[in-house]
Amino acid sequence: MNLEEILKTQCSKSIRECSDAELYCALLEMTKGMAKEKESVQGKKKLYYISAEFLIGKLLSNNLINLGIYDDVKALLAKNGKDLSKVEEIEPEPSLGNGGLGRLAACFLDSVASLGLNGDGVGLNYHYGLFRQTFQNNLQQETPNPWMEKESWLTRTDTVYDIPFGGFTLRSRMYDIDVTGYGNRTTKLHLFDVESVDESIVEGDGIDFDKEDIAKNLTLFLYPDDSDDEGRILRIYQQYFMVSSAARLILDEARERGSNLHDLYRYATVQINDTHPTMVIPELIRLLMEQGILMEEAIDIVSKTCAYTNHTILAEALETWPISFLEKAVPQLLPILYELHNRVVKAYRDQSVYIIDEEQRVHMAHIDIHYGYSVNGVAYLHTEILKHTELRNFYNIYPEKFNNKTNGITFRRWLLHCNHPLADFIEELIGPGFKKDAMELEKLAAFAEDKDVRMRLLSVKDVAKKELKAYLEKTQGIQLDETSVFDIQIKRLHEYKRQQLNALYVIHKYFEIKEGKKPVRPITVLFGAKAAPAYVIAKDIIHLILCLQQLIDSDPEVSPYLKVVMVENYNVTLAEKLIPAADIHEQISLASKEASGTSNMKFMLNGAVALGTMDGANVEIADLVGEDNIYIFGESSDTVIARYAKADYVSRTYYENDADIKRAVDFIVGSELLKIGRKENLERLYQELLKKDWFMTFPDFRAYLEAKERAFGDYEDRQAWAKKMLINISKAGFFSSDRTIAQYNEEVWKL
Ligand code: 26Q
Repeated sequence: MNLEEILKTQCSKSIRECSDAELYCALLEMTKGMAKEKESVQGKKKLYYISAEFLIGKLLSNNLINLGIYDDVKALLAKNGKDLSKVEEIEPEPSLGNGGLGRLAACFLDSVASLGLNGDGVGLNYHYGLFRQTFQNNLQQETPNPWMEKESWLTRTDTVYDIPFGGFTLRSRMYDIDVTGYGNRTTKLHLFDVESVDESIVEGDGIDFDKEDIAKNLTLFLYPDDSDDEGRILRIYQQYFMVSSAARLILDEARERGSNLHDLYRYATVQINDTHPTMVIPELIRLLMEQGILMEEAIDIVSKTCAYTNHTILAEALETWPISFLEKAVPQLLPILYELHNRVVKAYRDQSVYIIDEEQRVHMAHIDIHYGYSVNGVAYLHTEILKHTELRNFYNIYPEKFNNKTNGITFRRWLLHCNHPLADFIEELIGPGFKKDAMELEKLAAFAEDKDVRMRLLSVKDVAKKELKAYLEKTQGIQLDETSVFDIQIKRLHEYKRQQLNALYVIHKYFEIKEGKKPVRPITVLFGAKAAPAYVIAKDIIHLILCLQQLIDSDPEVSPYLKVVMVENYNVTLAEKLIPAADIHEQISLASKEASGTSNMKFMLNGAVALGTMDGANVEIADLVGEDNIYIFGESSDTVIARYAKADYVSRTYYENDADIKRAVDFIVGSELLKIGRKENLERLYQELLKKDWFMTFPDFRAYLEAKERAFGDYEDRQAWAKKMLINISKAGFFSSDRTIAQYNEEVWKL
């Protein structure tokens, strides 16, 4: 280990004399150097995973683990009176993603590297990433999140491209982050940046900037506010910049590996992560035509090269762009888009599969499905719904293209890195094999009846709860009671995920405690979520939760039994602390709406028990662990889909017929909360629930209460609960992203 030498040259100091920040920089340099020396996998055919988000999280400790030197570094620092976890805290978290889709991309890169596959990620180098969230007056505020420092994981490369837009050209430059896999291999994350970006155009300490100054703003933020046309067109500029840079890289590298471009699909495969990178299809066609290939053949080549992953069944989240926007930003793509559309029109009468609709909007997913070779959903139920409901008309045309790839998570980050005590305990029980082959976790089942193992598992959980308590106290000034049951819901804030259902439960419990019905053990309900800046109701839900937090904290009658916490600026780093500490995790989306979920897998791996609906990957989790080891409630996806089809849901009927629902909903605009919160926000949320409740919280309310009470009751039999924890861990192996990536490779990419 040359850490000591690096420190001598860099700071002319010994480890003992260095500050944590100096140690961080030295470790960064050392790890970057080691990653570069690792074998980067080569091969004829290469995967390009293009994604608007890569939610990679902090990299130092993960890289140390994957390079196999974590323990040595930790010991070396300890010998010199230093604490590696303090050094880890210096690293800023890149916020190059928002939620599940971006974190999935990061897990996938880890697995591609670990499995030794030839593949890289391609995305954008957002300077301020997703906004940083703060709370003021119980409202979410957004500020920039600068994460790039002088010393960072980024390496500037000499690869530059000139990217043409309507009326101007921008230069893109590629920056690389080495992604170390477990064992010996690395891949790269290529992040393109615009050379002319200018951070100074961001106004004040908020996230506003001149949305029309594309040369300066293009890579400032992930998902800039799209509540106006300028914001929406900016997203098209971002997307095209990303995919045009990617397409050039793909063609250059394919040629270097020996492709004559006619055989591109033998040298490259492109995975399109949701529709944000869809323009890579027409762009590749355009670039091939520039090389003298005829349109007909170019379309054929690209159709054999590109594959599409769908991550949502929410109609409103499926991207469509007015053709006029594309005409303004990327006029060079229009002839190709029209050609792609006309071919569909010639072949099919069904207008629902057209690329351009009657209102002159381009349906991005339709391009992917017609002109890609694979379409996949991200969990069994999700793929079934795509095939038989949402994308039924496409499935009828191309049944062979549709396939399922149930999501997964990297166990390196979500167990080995984030929960050392649990990882060590598992290793003591079943040996180290599970680190390479996650299915070996099944061996834990042999200990399900072992009372001593159960007790020790409970104490591992207690350690994590105490660590979370200390961390939140230090970083956010929040006080937790570690003897309470930790019930955690962390995910993007969205109505379909139904944080509002959980909030209604809190209100219900508040009333019960006031009435003297006290829980046998205190309950801590933890939330973490960012709301999109323009998503008004989502921000109102955050406001409600924060107001409840304040109300209950200041009520001596209720606070000994119930605590609500919404952590500020929920991100990967916080997830790494929250997940090991969870007793119960909330996966309560309206059935049929959550494509997969991936936090459900992380929690399960860390010995928490799910309270959830039969939605997304919860279905597969329930199947694996059995009904004794999960709390399932609520209406089925079939019932929900039928109710939407009939369009006969009236939330007010439930409100009027269930006194508990009425009491909880009325409380949102009751005098207690109005004293704390803003009338406008609370009133709007109240009206939304009463008049719409589009994601049907009321029909599931009673079943949710019952399931939650049952879980809290069962929790008191600590031995029996520990068995549930153990079974959950033992069945988590299926959700390793190594399994998911191996399936993509065998069935889709064929590298
Ligand atoms: C769409 C249109 C315009 C602007 C933005 C968007 C947009 C942005 C982000 C649409 C979707 C996203 C993010 C989606 C996402 O994170 N989906 C999650 O993907 C996970 C990985 O597959 C799943 O586990 C989750 O169920 C799914 O919600």
